[in-house]
Amino acid sequence: MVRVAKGLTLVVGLGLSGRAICRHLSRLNVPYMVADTRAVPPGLEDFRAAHPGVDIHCGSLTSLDLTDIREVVISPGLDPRMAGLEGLADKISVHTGEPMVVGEIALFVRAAKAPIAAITGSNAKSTVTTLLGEMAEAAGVRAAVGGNLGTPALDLLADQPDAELYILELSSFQLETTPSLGAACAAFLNLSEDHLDRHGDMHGYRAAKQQIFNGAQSAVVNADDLSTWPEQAVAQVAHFSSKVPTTESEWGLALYHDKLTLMQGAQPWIAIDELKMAGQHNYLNALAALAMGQALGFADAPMCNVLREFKGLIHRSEVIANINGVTWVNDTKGTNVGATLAAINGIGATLEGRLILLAGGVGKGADFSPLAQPLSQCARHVLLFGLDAPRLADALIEHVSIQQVEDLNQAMQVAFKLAQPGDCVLLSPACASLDQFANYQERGEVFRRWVQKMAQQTAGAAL
Ligand code: UMA
Ligand code: ADP
Repeated sequence: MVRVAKGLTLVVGLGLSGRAICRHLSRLNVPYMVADTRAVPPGLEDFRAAHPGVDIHCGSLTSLDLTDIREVVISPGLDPRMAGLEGLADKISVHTGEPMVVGEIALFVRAAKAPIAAITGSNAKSTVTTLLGEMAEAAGVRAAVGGNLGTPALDLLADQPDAELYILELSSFQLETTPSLGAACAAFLNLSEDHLDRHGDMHGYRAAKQQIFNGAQSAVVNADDLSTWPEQAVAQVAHFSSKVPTTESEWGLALYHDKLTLMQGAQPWIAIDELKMAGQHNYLNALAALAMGQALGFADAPMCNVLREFKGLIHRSEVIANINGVTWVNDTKGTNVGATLAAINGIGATLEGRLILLAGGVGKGADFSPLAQPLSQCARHVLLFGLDAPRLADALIEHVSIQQVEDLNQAMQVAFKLAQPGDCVLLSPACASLDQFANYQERGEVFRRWVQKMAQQTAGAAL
C-alpha cells in the first residue's frame, strides 16, 4: 500500500478532463497527485514534462491508501464507485464540505464568477448548447461555451476569464459528481436509454441527470417527457413541447397563418420554413434554446436571426452526397436508440424510396427493440457491424431484412450495391463507436471520405 500524503487532492484519470483538472489545480497552487488505471495512459510523457514534480500513479487504485487525502476529483469516464474508491463516494470531505469524490464541474462551480447555463439530456445537448452559444453572441452577451462538448469546462475559466455567462453541455457522468451546480438556467431536454452499463438502470441514469437542478434558479424541460421535470422545487420552470402550447408561457408548435410555427402560447416566433435545420427533433431543439435564451434575458430578434442561419452540427443527420439519386447521410452521433429513432423518423417519412440503415458498435446495455417497428415501415435493409451486431440482429430479424457484416467499410459497399434511386443510406449506429474506432467523429469521417470518393468516381465515370 502506498500512503497518499495528508491533505493532497487526488486527480483520477489523465484524459481531457483530468488534464484540465490538473491545470486548474496548478493555477490555484493546490497540491495534488494523479492516478490513472491504465498501465501507460496516452500522453503520459507529455504530461510529465508539463507538470514536473507531480506524482503519477499508473494502474489499479487499490494499492493506494487514501485515508488522509483532501478529496478525489474523478474524470467522467470513470465510475465514482470504482475499485480503490469504495466507501469514499458516500463520505463528506472535512476540507470541502462536499462528497469526498467529486468531478471537474464541482471545481468549476467553486471557481466560476459568472452565471452558468447548463444543458443535459440523452440527445440534443450539443445542438442546443451550440445554438444557445450563438444566440448569446448575437445578443451581445460574452459567453464561454464548453463542457462535454469542445473545451473542458475548467479550461474555459482560464481561456475566457471575462465571460459574462458560461454555457455548459453536461453529461450524466459529469452531473453524477456535481453536488451543487447552482445554474442560472438548467435544461433537461429528453431521456431515453443510454449509458446503462455505467448507471445500472434508467432510475440511476435519470437520477444523475436530475442533479442539473440542484440549486437552479430556472429550468427548461420537455413537456412531453415527465422524466425531465425537476423533482425538487425550482422557482421558474419553462416547458417546451412538440404540440400546440397549452399555456401562455409554454413553447410549442402550431399552425399560424397556415404555416407550422414555433410558438410561445399564442405568440408566433418563427415559421418552420424559415429554419435551416430540418426534422421535428430540431424544432424541439430550437424551442428549448429559445426558452433558455428568454430565461437568461437575451433579446428576441437576435435569437430568431440565429435560428434562421443555423444549419445544424456536423455528424448529426448531415447530408454528405447524393449519388445516382441515393442520399448518403452521416448521423454517426446517433450513439443511442433515441437518437437513431429521431433520425429514422425524421428521414424515413420524407423518402420517395426506402431507407438503408448502417448500425452497430457498443450498445451500452440498451434495448434495441424500439427500432423494429419504424424500420419495418421504411427500411429496405439494415446492415449491422461491430460488437453488438448480434444483439441488434436479434431485435430486428423478425421485422426487417438484415445482414451482419465485418465493419462499416463492408456495410457501405453492400449498401452501395443495394440502394435504388430515391433511397437514403443512413449511418446512425444507435451505439458507441469505441470497439472499432477512436471515437464517433472518426467513424463519421470514415463514412464521409468513402462517400465523397464514390461521389467523385461516379461523377468521373459519367463524364
Ligand atoms: N480511462 C481509464 N482509466 C482512467 C481514466 C480513463 O480507463 O484512469 C478511460 C475511461 O474509462 C474512458 C476513457 O478512458 O473509456 C476516457 O475517459 P475520460 O474520463 O478520461 O474522458 P476525457 O478524455 O476526460 O473526456 C471526457 C468526456 N468523455 C467521457 O465522459 C467518456 C468527453 O465527452 C468530454 O468532451 C471531455 O471529458 C471534456 O469534458 C465525450 C463523450 O463521449 C464526447 N461523452 C459521453 C457522451 O457524450 O455520451 C458522456
Ligand atoms: P448530444 O450532445 O446529446 O449527443 P447532439 O446534438 O450531438 O446531442 O445529437 C446527438 C444525436 O441525437 C444526433 O444523432 C441527432 O441527430 C439526435 N438528436 C438531435 N436532437 C434530438 C432530439 N431532440 N431528440 C432525439 N434525438 C435528437
